[in-house]
Amino acid sequence: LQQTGMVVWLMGLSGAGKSTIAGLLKQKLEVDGIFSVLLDGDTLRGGINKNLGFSDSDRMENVRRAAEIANMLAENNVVAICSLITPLHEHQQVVRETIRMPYFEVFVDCPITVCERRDVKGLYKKARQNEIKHFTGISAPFKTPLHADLRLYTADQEPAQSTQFLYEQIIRAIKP
Ligand code: GGZ
Repeated sequence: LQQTGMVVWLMGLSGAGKSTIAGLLKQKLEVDGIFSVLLDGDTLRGGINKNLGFSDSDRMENVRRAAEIANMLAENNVVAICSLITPLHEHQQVVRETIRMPYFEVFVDCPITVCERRDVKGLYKKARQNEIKHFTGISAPFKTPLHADLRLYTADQEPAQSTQFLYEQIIRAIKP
């Protein structure tokens, strides 16, 4: 059995493209017969993390739980592809400390102006109108990751191109 257990963690602003790239990466790995599981912040918040909001401490618990699950999946030979904002250095650090398996950190970098212009779900508009409080990039901070293995500039390239860069590095990590 090929040893493929690892955690790929995509961090960045809402609307930067994390979930899109995660989904495309999953598809590409599947073609190679590599099984992966997606752990998306927004999805987890509908179930296992239902009781959590967007305070710094709730976000901390949110990312910590996701990291524990991802680690378990990786221990069972799965590529866990996680997409969570992971906004503070403390959050980014707890993820790294929680994962005891091969870990690949990706900063999905997109200027707030571009995320806000895209506003796929209309959340930035609501945040500007103060209908959503503590919104990352508007009324809550996002700290540039200090230890990213890869930085993807999603304002300048298509999701398929970003995914291709990521895929090439993941394959290299799996098959050294
Ligand atoms: C940031 C928020 C907020 C606030 C709701 N701040 O783009 P989306 O909609 O689909 O994904 C975002 C998601 C962020 O959840 P995470 O679990 O990834 O965040 S963290 O890592 O910080 O715990 C966004 C939506 O939830 N959303 N309110 N106030 N994003």
